[in-house]
Amino acid sequence: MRPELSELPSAQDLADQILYHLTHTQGRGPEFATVFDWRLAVSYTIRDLIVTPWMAGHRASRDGKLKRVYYLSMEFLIGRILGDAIVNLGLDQQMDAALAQLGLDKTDILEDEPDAALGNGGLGRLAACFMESLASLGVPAFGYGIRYEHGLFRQRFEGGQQVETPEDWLNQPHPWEFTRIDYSYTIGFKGHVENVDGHSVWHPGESVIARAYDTPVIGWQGKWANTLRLWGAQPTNLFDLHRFNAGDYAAAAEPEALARTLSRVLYPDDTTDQGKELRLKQEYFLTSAALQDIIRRFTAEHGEDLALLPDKVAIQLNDTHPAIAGPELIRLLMDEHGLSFDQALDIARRTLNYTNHTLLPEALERWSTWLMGDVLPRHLQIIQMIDEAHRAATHRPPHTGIIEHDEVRMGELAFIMAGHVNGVSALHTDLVRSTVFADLHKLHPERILNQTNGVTPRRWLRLANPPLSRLLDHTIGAGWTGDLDQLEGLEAHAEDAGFLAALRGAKRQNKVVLANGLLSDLGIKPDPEALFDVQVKRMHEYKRQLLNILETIALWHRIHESPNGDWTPRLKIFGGKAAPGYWTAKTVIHLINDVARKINDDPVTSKFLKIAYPPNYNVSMAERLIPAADLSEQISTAGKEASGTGNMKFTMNGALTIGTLDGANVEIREMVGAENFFLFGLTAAEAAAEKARPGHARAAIEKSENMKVALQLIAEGRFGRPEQYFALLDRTWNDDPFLVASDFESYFACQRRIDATYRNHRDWDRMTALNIARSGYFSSDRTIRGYMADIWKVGPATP
Ligand code: 26W
Repeated sequence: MRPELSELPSAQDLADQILYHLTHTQGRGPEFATVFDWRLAVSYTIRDLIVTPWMAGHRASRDGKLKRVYYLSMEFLIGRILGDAIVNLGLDQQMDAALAQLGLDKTDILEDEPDAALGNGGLGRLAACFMESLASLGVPAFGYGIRYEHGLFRQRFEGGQQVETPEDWLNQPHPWEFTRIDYSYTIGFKGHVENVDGHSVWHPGESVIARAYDTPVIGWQGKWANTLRLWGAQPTNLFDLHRFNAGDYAAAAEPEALARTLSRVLYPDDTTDQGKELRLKQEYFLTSAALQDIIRRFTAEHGEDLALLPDKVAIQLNDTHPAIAGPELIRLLMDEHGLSFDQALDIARRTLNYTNHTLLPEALERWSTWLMGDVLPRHLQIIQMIDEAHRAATHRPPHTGIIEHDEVRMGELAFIMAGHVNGVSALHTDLVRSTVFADLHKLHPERILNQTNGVTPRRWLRLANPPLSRLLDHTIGAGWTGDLDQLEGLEAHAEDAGFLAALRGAKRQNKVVLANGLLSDLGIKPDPEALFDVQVKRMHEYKRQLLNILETIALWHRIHESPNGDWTPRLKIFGGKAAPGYWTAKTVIHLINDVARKINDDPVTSKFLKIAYPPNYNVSMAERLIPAADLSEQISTAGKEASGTGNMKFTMNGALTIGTLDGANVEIREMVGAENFFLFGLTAAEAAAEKARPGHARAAIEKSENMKVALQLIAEGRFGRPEQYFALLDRTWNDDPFLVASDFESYFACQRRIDATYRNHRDWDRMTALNIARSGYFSSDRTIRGYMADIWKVGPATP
């Protein structure tokens, strides 16, 4: 019989359990076991320890009739799970010893796990950090998402250009999910609506089954675990036997194939609404399954009186992607539970909340009334009723309608259906009030509030940066992991030479590991003393990777002009994917790789300047890059980056920031002190004014020798065939929509200031120490506490 595990298992207990699972779950003897087998045996061993608090939490929530939070998101950018689970259970030492005892290499085991790349970027990763903080704070919560068979595409470079290949994380057993066939719901599409004695009855033309797959999310110190429930599509009727027997095999399999497209692949766009029918069906698939599951659980625990729903259920819509939740909840309450429209509308409005993550017009979802009416005919009716009710209640002011010009505006729908609407940084929330929702804000001045983003310190500090974590434990104790404000304790050490030397030592350790690992894979041997200057995020013009690479070219040119100059060695590291259809972003990727190829082989400059662009940037790569960074590039055009979360991860890992007054950079600078932040560029207001000035690009370039020479070098073919960059050059000279030229000189000068500061170790190290000490605010625990108090009105299950 398998031995029961003690409270906190010893290394020996873990080793025994791993061998038990290798034998009994993997069916392998140690002599035949692959890294994969061992990794699964270790995963099942850790999973066993998570199931206990998981079930206890579920029982406590049910028996305590506790209010729950439901986070609906089309994306959860989880990354790897095993390493994070070991850290949250506080078993890193024991596991290190157990693996050593079994003769296993921990890095091999952890790196064998594929990333769960069920997201594009910021929005998806935020959802994952939020789920971890909800569990760490002991808040009863469910995350609802889609179990994409293929997550975000794999990126590789051919001739310096991005090539996408399907990601395939499920082509091997996934030890962290539990299939819940008993939690399956029918999701209807299309068809028509019949009016039966005053009641609307929807007759869907097609349907699929949404099946639940549960992944436990363990919190810090393993006290509580919540559920991430991902829906996978199953055909309602499996297989058309008649067609098969008639030999029409393809047709026979059609129902299956059709159904599975719904959860087949994640849409790889993170800022452009493609308006595709399949995307709308995916959004409804997730939302309807989630709401049916929420109402089933509510009625099972609290009975049929759905008027109580808002007291026991708080739903957060992660952007507009699940905004169909408003009409769907009203449909379920009216058509399936017999409530009136007004009752249903009121309940829905007191249950739903909406977070806006972007102001970019092309990212705001709008579905044609035609498509909405075709795919979801009953919902279009309900949207019209919601719109009419709101118009009537607000005396029909212009531009506040949900349906305008034959389009259903999902932002307006989400706003009108939500009890609370929030932005994700102070500046962004102000801009949400004054731009995208200005008219609705006038009508509902109390509805918009701010919840500045945060990141989990468990994954992004304790897991990703062991050298710094050990130094922190040694200096201020380990309490910071569950209470990041305790980092303030470092202030007292910021002038202490010993501490600063240890801090520099920890950073250097990470830089050496990176230099010998990721970078050597690229054939780049950087000097660990060089300034590691890192820009990692999705490729997008507003994030201005172009500004960074043009500055690099100008610096390269300067070094060539005075090769014996006293230059600060610098390694520029880029990382990031472009949406497959985003041509300009892909051209910038090509340019960066072309410049890298040229500069890295340049005998005159390569000791002073190198460029690395590792392909396939993802969560796991971020965990390796961020702890090794000296400088964090947060250089978006002011007013465009809603918040940023990478900026927070870099700050708490001791990288200094070069940035604009955009998104959460503003609050980072406020927290760490203006003297510990490298600011440049136009403010959001100045940028808006500059953008409106005709010819702003050409005027700015004419005034910047540095930028002009950089553009000239590209045009004359110093970095590959120039014609492939003519369109980009033309766009920069004549349009420059994100003001690369207008901010260029300020950026260039700021980088030169950084060169000088970096050489003054004492100043640099003190600034680093103060950035870490003052990063406590950017924990997602603080963010979640804000949502709990201001929006969800819930407390932790365990006081
Ligand atoms: C419809 C296509 C689409 C898909 C995703 C449009 C927009 C999105 C996301 C909203 C884009 C996104 O990830 N936004 C980022 O959200 C982060 C978390 O709040 C912020 O920190 C980033 O500033 C914001 O760009």
